[in-house]
Amino acid sequence: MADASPYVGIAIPKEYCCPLSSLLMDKDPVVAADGFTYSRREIEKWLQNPEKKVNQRHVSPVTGIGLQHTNLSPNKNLHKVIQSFISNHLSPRATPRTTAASNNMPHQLTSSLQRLAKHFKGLDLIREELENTLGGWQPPVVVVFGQESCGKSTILERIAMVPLFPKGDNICTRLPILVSLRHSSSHHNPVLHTMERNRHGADRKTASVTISSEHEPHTIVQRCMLDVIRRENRREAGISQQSYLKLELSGPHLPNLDLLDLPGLVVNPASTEPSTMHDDTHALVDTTIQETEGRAVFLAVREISEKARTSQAIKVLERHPAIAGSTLGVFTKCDEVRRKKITAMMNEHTILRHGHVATMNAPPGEGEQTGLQAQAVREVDFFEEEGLAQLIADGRATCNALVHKISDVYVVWQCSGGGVLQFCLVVSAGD
Ligand SMILES: Nc1nc2c(ncn2[C@@H]2O[C@H](COP(=O)(O)OP(=O)(O)O)[C@@H](O)[C@H]2O)c(=O)[nH]1
Ligand SMILES: [Mg+2]
Repeated sequence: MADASPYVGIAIPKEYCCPLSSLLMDKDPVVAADGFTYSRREIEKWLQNPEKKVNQRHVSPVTGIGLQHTNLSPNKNLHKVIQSFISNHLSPRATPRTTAASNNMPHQLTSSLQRLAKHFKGLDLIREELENTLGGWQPPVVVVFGQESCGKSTILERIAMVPLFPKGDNICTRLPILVSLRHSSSHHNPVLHTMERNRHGADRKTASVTISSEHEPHTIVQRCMLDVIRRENRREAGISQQSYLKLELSGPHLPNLDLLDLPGLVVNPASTEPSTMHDDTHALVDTTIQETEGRAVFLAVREISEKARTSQAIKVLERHPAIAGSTLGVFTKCDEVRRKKITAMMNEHTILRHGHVATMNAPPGEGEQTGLQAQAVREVDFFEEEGLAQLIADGRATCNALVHKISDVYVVWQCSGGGVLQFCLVVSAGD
């Protein structure tokens, strides 16, 4: 929540405020090519400033990635929501809303990353020192696993609110993609490293490419991913057991956060894929869990229609019961089932101490706005229209709730972790 003048003293959802000015977008919110909404005046000023250009192209104020075009389109949906917020909360006649759903804020449009970022802030200050003194020590990371095409990459993008990963029905993640988001005072071009794993020491960089503002990171990630696969497997099939990609992004609006996207767990490999895909993908997830356990929050991702009996994510959890305390269940594609099914699944027995979060990230329909922020609005609308506002109020639905839960898992885990992690918590709490 930002304190956005002139409405001093009233907590205004951060998502209603322009990322450039931090002020409430009460006049003319517009969506830019990066999918984020800005106050028209602020973003027009940004687009007229030649200093905000890299390689002759303006960069996104939020992500630092080059904007594909400079068109701006009115965000009518958000405009409506903000107007209703103003009349409910800020006008002289406004009365406080008291239902459970509205207590959780009328619309939490985007992830409250700042909360999550707070726990990393302390870590960042001492990260280098820890890496030097403890040798192989690495920072915490959010790791996703689940069946192929269940929506893992989409979930990570919604957590970070940055379009990062090659995704879609026909795109298969063939190697781990580690995204390191870092807060910094100025924008830097994203850098993509191809890394070779080393079980006995530091991983080795085999190639690095700086992504210029003409390119979107996910297209370069896709190209490098296929280069690695062709080199290692001699054809565009299978996954890599030896390499991974590391994408480094930094900018003033980014949180300090590591995300690890893994190849999906394959049930029945396509005829063009190696017959060992099931075992290979499970083995890679097993290795990653072993290597990151103790510093990861795992997201076990399942389509809400996936049966527990055949769920690949559950199979992984059965093999690794020790991660139940640091794993969150995520149900995806809630739009593809009926309300009753969502309720039933949310009441399903689970070994996961922190339970499940239901999400909905259907791609935009015709005439609907694109971009992650619009997606966040549609997600809240969906659960409210389905009569499931209570799930939002209880922090059990939407990606925003997921971010809060991840943050809670970190706190519990850091407090009980002792040693280095407790030290980190002390530093971040004192910050
Ligand atoms: N209808 C619907 N489609 C989704 C949802 N989440 C993801 N998708 C789509 O499912 C496909 C696979 O998603 P992706 O994130 O690439 O899955 P991954 O293979 O697990 O990383 C993409 O076309 C997404 O747009 C959702 O909640 N509802
Ligand atoms: Mg993926």
